[in-house]
Amino acid sequence: MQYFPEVGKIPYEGPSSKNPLAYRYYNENEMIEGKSMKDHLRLSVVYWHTFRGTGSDPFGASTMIRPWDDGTNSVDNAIRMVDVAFEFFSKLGVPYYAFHDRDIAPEGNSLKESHAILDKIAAALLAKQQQTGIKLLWGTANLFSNPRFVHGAATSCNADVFAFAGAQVKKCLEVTKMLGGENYVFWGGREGYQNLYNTDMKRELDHLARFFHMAVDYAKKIGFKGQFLIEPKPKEPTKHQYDSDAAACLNFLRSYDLLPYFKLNIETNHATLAGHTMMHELDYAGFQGALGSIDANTGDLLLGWDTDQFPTDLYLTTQTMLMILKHGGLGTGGVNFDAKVRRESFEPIDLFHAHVGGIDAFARGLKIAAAIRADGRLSDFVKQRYSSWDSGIGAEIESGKADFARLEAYMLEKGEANANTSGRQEMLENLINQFL
Ligand code: XUL
Ligand code: CO
Repeated sequence: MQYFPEVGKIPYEGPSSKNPLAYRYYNENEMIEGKSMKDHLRLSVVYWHTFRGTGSDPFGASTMIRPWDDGTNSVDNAIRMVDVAFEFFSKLGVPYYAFHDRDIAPEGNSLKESHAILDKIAAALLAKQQQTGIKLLWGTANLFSNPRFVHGAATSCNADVFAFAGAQVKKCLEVTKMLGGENYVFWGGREGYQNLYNTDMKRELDHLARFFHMAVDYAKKIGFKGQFLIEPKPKEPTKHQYDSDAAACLNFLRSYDLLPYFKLNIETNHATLAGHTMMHELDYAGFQGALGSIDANTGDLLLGWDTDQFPTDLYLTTQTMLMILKHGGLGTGGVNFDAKVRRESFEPIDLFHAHVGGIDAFARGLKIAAAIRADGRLSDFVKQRYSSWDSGIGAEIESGKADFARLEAYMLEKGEANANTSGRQEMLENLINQFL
């Protein structure tokens, strides 16, 4: 049984191809900076948007035509979805996928029943992984859809809800381990607040840290070796999410002695909502050794919410890949398409167009970024711009030798600072354009 009979395995046909369902840039075995494109990008498809997205919005019902989905929460429907998903991953040629527990398996009438359903679907996923060689990039627990999480999960005012969330994450960690998941993600969900009149922020943050320590301890106990990741997002669904951006996450992790166990999963649209560029978030995480993975998508600059669109902007993918290469790659992470087709793009084939475009945009971004690095003019400029720190007073300051008295003596003798030089922003923007 094929669920996408009109689509074969997406081939690489090169830049001159006019076939909309072929890769023009993603050539998985092509070597870039000594590593294959496949190993640089570690592409991943998400279960939630791609197989569970309905196209509903606050103003209207679902629009997606999904012939394999009977619209029920039955186990049979979920098992069929596993076949659909692996046919999709295989035809696209991606090595990884990612899920929330509740995307792959419907919630039962009790926690016990939910666990049992999850085990059943996980067994089906494992069989498909073994058959296809496709692997799990990360698992995560959905701690935000069920109404019990109305006040949050680990930051809920209701201790029982914290306990429920812990039980759910325990199980999800076990399933992620069983499936060989290379990472485990915590996105804040409803961990935040709508107002501070009713909120004990300090207590909520202490609880969140306790929750993460419990996860770290349990991973050790069961021998789960995957990397823990936190996914920053500043708002939506709450007005203020505690994991608001890379800097806030790293500060939180450092304050609660969690830094050794976590890295960050940086999502483009979340960076935008935080008032940062993707490049900023990646650099900030990267220079602290905390760049773990990315959720690849884009927002719409005219809309102020998380539109989760497929990335096609080559400036964005080039900037993203420049940062990923600069910080030594994604390690166990990947380029995970946390993106959804528009409500108006409701045919199954649109799922292929969307992913093929996103993958090619990243492949091209990777090639452009590598060319910019090989050219060297950009990095030479930056090196030169900071050259006053390489010797003399700059080197004395950086090495910690100079104090204020030394600076005063130095400047009293010299009289005035050396002249500044131009930042040459426009010249550098023109330089980048030479590669696009
Ligand atoms: C929400 C979001 C999530 C996480 C996983 O904005 O990005 O889908 O990636 O929970
Ligand atoms: Co995400």
